[in-house]
Amino acid sequence: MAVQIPSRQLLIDGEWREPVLKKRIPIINPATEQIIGDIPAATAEDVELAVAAARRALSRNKGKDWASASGAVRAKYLRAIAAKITEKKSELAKLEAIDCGKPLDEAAWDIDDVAGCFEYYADLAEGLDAKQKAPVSLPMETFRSFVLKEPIGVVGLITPWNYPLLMAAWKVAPALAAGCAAILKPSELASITCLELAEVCREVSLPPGVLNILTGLGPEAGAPLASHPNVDKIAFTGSTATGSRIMSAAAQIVKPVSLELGGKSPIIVFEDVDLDKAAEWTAFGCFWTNGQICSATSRLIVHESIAKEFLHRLVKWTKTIKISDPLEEGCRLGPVVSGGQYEKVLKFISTAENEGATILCGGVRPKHLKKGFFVEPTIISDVTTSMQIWREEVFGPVLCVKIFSTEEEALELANDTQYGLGGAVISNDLERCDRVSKALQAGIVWINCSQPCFCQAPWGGNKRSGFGRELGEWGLDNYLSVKQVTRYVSNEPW
Ligand code: TXE
Repeated sequence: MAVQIPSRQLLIDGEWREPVLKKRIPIINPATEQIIGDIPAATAEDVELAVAAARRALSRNKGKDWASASGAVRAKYLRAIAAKITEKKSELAKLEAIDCGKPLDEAAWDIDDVAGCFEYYADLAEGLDAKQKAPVSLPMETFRSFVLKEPIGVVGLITPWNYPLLMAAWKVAPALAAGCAAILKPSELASITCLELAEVCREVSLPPGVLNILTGLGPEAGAPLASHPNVDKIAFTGSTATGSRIMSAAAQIVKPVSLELGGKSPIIVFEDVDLDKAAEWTAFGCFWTNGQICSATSRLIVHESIAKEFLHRLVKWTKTIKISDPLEEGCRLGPVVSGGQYEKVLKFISTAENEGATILCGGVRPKHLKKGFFVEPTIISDVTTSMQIWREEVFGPVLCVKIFSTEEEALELANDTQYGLGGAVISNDLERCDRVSKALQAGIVWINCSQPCFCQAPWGGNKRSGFGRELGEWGLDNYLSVKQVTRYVSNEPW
């Protein structure tokens, strides 16, 4: 299946612009290790131009600027973007698959979710008009108070490579719905579809400067965006280390940030489950998108009475997962995103082995694939809670296992982590599931499943997984500031 990679430039002020320093970054197909094209590499000079363009988009004549346009007008553009994305679904899915190694079917579902996300925030943009001037009840009749929700201003959106276009949509759609102007900086490891979003914006005649898209390296394009005094907010998804750097830069100018960072989420499997169903959810929860999901439930905590049989079925199921080039029919697991990520994942596995853990399956490159950054889905047992494999995010298809005897012990294991993004509990006892959901220290809990995600429900973590919530109304609030307006309504002097 030949896939054409369009050659694109940066999107600044509604125009394609060559980066000021004219640098480009090669694109490597992780399934073949071949260079298949390149993307523009923005630097601080381009960030300056993009920020100025975004400012202008918010300061045209009143009524004509993006921020003071009605929600209904903004919704019209968001719906047009959604429609174009749906129209280009098959092309976008292929581009996503060869850029980040995602199986084609998965990539196609992501593109549906991208369109759904723009549609959803179009609805919320319309709803905003009705929510303006919400009254606040006061204890004194001589004063009337109401609340205005206003766009925060110019926002910087820095996104990762595991869901390239979807993570962009999670930020771009609510930011634009709220009336902000945005600068999107996708990951240098997978930017192709975000540059296609730029083309979509041009095709729907999105007003210039409302969305600017700068591809480039983190330190060269992301860092100047994070520290820019004229950027009013940064929303970031990525590693905890980079999130911490962004927060430090933003702190220098007291700029708000929302951070969606790493995770090491648990899945607790109790003794009363259907073993095959539970095994399927466990494998899905960790190996979906090759384990490269911030919320992957990569720590299995299984009850001692079923552990042996459960692991047997889980390993058997895992061995049926088809690993191949993402464009191949029936592919369920592609390569990890890059050579660096491949080395990192294999190092995690060998360190665990050296520390005394047992590899139940996987742990190596599949024999039938000579090229590409492929790692077999891996299950590791005999793990201690002090091992690196139990404590740190691998971001690859690696599940590690601990066995428990009491609910209390399961929760202790589950919560013994620096992270707090997701968690799953599998049991037929729904009262127990409710108890465990409350006790899990996480922003997202799944009961009898793992990983389903809906753009209506809040998404985000606690502890070192970050703060702030994306999606749903919470996602829109990320880009709105609340203004209190209070009027003295008495004729009496104060
Ligand atoms: O992440 P980075 P990387 C985790 C995962 C993975 C590890 C490293 O464990 O193995 O992070 O991946 C931009 N200022 N996650 O190196 O660096 C960068 O260009 C501003 C979890 O890709 O966090 C990219 O656009 N921006 C995660 C984005 O930050 C900077 C998803 C993410 O890159 C920057 C991805 C800087 N100084 C990786 N440095 C999740 N939570 O889903 C980099 N960037």
